[in-house]
Amino acid sequence: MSQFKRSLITAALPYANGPVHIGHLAGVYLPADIYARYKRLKGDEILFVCGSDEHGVPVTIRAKKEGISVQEAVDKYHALIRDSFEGFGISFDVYSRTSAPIHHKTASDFFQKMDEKGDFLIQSSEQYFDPEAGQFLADRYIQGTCPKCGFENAYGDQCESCGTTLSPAELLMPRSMLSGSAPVMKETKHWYLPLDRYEAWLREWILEGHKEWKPNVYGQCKSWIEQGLQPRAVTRDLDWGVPVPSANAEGKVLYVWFDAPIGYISATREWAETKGTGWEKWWKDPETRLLHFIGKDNIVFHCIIFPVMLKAHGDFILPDNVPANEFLNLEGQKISTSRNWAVWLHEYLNDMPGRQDALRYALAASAPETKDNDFTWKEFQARYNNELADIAGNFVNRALVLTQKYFDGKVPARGPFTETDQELIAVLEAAPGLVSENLENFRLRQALAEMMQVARAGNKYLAETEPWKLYKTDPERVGTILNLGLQASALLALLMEPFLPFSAEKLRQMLPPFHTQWPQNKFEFLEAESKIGTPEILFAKISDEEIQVQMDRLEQTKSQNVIETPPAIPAIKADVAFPDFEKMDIRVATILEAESVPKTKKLLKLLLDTGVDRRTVVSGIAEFHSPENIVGQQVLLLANLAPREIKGIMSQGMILMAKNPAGELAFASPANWVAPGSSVA
Ligand code: B3M
Ligand code: ZN
Repeated sequence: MSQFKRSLITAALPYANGPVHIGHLAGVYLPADIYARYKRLKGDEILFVCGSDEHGVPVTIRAKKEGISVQEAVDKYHALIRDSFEGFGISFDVYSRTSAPIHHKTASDFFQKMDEKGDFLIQSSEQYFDPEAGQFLADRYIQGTCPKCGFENAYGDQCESCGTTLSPAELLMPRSMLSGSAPVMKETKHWYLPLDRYEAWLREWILEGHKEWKPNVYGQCKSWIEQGLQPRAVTRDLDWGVPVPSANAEGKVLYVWFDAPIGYISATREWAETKGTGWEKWWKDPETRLLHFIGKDNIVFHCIIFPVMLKAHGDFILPDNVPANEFLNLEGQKISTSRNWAVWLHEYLNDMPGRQDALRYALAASAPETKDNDFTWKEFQARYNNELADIAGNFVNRALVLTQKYFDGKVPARGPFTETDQELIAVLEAAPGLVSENLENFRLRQALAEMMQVARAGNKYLAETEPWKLYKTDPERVGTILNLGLQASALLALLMEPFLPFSAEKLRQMLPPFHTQWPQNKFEFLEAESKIGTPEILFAKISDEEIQVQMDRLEQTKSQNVIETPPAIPAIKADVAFPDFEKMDIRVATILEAESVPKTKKLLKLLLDTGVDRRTVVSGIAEFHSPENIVGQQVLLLANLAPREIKGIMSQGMILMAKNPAGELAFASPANWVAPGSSVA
């Protein structure tokens, strides 16, 4: 027997910095919705909460790009996201938002209590500050050259060219995205959550206590814990977010990942207020089972950081399971918002009205449960047409149409069962348990497949019994067959509901009224003589043209994404003999001084320490390197190049630069500091 009385189901709060796409639906919202709908049918007490995550730097950047205020930006995307979910039948009990006053209060109180109890470390550190804008800079607001690959527009937290995770201090030639000026280091104070203090507890709670978590989730937690946990800053210098409720915290807000999960609590409170009921049993009663549905990139926040917050704060229950999914790719490529490589939910709803279940089916059937998965339009069409339309749709349609034809639209009575009937009954009897067991263990794909077994068995049953051939000679037998066929259709309507709620409802309308509880093992949903509705096509096929529209749209995106072909790399020059190479004296030197050569665009005059002497070299690098940034830089110098006069300056040697096919110059220098004068051979 379960120790739980009720379940609180949360789905990750989507960032309100853009619309939601099929990857979000497949990984988080659809699995959560299927589970929630199933639980409701079972009659379990559940609450399903979500809302928009409206804080953080990405929304402020989005607002800037669109030239609107941050509040306007989140208002816009909150509405778009909320409507997309509603369009797909995601059955939240509440869809809240983190800019709501109730959230600000809940998050603020939560922080304050922890602060008063001394749960935080408060530490000062140096961070980049934009003196022109008068603001500290979030990592995303600093750009500069990546120290790993030289990409010039790397962000303070990551280089999008080579993928390296960075900290702002590592960027070369940093510049503020607010003013374009060079930021300066300035001291600032922040609150840190000392995760390291909870390491032993986390080991016990997760590694010992939750071995049943999905392997991908358990594995990620284990590796985080084993790498050693560090205190994490939970405040930021920013003017958008929940203000830090403490004296001397002006200009500081809670870090978005601190306030966002508290959003689950705020959403619960908002729901309770509108219902005039209490919220606390959902969060404080150990008989409540807390479940977080998320994507794999959110695992650490839901399995480690939020639980530590809940534990430190005290009074709250902890998540009992975190069924995180992997990612969905689209036509073999990673879904990407910036490259517009996605199927946007609001566009789908627009392009294919009434086809929500087609997508729900395709996504549930190939949900990225244990590994990343691929969505293709062709497979989407094939699955829907060959499975839903040809099997499930065909089966219920035949049962209904034949009932109409032979029994005047009334459910016929049934007589004794044959062996074939018993075979079908065995499938029907097993199905609810099989679907149930898989759903309870978050195996949606298998649960869906078990549901489809009913349709398959029903279809096969009608094909084998061929009632249309029997009516003339044995109408009673036909009555039994159609009665069973209709009972199986009713069972299907129930089992389908979590996955395909729109079609389940449509099917229900074609059948006589029957209960809405998760089926028990008795197949008498429909009473004999009760009247069926008008049979309609349950799953109208998807045409090639409909698919072509979608594929064309992606093709167009693809052509917009083609980057100009890079200039060709020149061929290798003719051989040189080793003695010729040896004549060159290449040394490590350090730049001591640098200045532009007047009236030139390209030239810098450099003073070098060669270890042997100090000398002047004129170098054509000014387009790529400014004098103030290169003092101290180590370079390779062809030291015995015959001196020559350039713009009236005697240049003694030549600095070796790496030149890419586009003609851009980067220093070729030793990977580690070495004494000037070291030779290169
Ligand atoms: N907004 C990240 C995401 O959408 C974040 C989730 C918050 S859940 C508390 O992936
Ligand atoms: Zn890089």
